[in-house]
Amino acid sequence: MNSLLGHIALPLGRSGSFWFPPQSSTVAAGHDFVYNLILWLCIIFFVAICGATAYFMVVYRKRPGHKEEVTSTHNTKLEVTWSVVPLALLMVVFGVSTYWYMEMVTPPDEEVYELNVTAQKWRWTFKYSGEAVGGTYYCKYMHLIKDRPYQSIMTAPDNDVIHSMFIPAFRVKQDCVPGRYNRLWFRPTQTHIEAGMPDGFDLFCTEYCGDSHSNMITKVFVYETEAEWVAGIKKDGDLKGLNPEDRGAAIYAQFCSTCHSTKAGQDMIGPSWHGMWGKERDLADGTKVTYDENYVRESVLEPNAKIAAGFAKPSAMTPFNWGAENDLYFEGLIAYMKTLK
Ligand code: HEC
Ligand SMILES: [Cu+2]
Repeated sequence: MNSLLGHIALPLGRSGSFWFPPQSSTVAAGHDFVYNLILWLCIIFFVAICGATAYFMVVYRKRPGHKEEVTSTHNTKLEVTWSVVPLALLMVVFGVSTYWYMEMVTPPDEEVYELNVTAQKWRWTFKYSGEAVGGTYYCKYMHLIKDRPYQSIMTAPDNDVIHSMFIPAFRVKQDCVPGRYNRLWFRPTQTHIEAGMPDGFDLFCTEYCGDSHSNMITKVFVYETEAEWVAGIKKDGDLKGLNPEDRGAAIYAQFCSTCHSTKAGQDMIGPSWHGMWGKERDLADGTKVTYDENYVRESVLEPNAKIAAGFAKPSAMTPFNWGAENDLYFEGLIAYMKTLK
């Protein structure tokens, strides 16, 4: 029944449909079943009601020799039918939806892997740490292993705005709220390669969050083996292997480029970084500060401590903090800023 209805509405079957990419998590089939059930109920009733209306308009139209009928005021059988049938159908929709909703919100009774997700104007950051990967990595892509259950612990920095993570191929979506932790579990059932999406599954922000909301997109990679997964994470988030300037450029591209330009005089949401290193910096409160290591570090960890002249307080910049990796990150960022002359 499930796949039968699925195939009527999804002519392309498992390889995706007009509405959705290929079903790639354990809840995807249920989601599509409910979606198609409601879609087809709407289509059938829409066509039947509009068809009947049009038919009666023609058959009972006013014309010479046709006597007007008296409007009937009551028909118990008809009224009971049009109340009971929709009620029964709604109960079916309610039952099926509730069943799949419970599947979506109840993690399985086995080891579930935690995945830290941070949404920030306008970036996604996935943190990987622990023995398996050997270190801490901040990745711009989501890396998963096929058939494993994941629980994402999702948040946004305190002075950011609400974002929402949507992975269409998994049919899952959850808000990332500043200062709160939301959870979302899912289990990928095929790799992005098997799904015919070699560039990875799409991940979107679906809560309008300002200027670059439409750029708040990234990719989800699902691997067969743990070795491939570790390699994917290291390729994405390993900054140790890079020299400081390249490391800084990579950090800039991942975290800062939506708001800071590296071209002369090109202010975006934040000031350009071009040619600033070592100069005196005018602040919004009329004082000055030297644009040096301390100023950069403070600006990133605590953007509101000093506001650059011409920019509003509270700062539009949300703080970044890479914890134990901070020195590695700042060494790279500062080396990179020094090159921007
Ligand atoms: C959401 C937009 C946004 C992002 C992302 C962002 N910044 Fe900012 N940044 C700002 C704004 C706005 C200011 C100016 C207000 C202030 O001084 O806090 C600023 C100021 C700064 C300053 C002081 C600059 C000056 O000319 O005085 C530094 C340094 C800085 N940011 C570094 C970074 C780094 C490093 C990153 C990435 C890790 C980053 N920013 C990401 C918006 C952003
Ligand atoms: Cu967003």
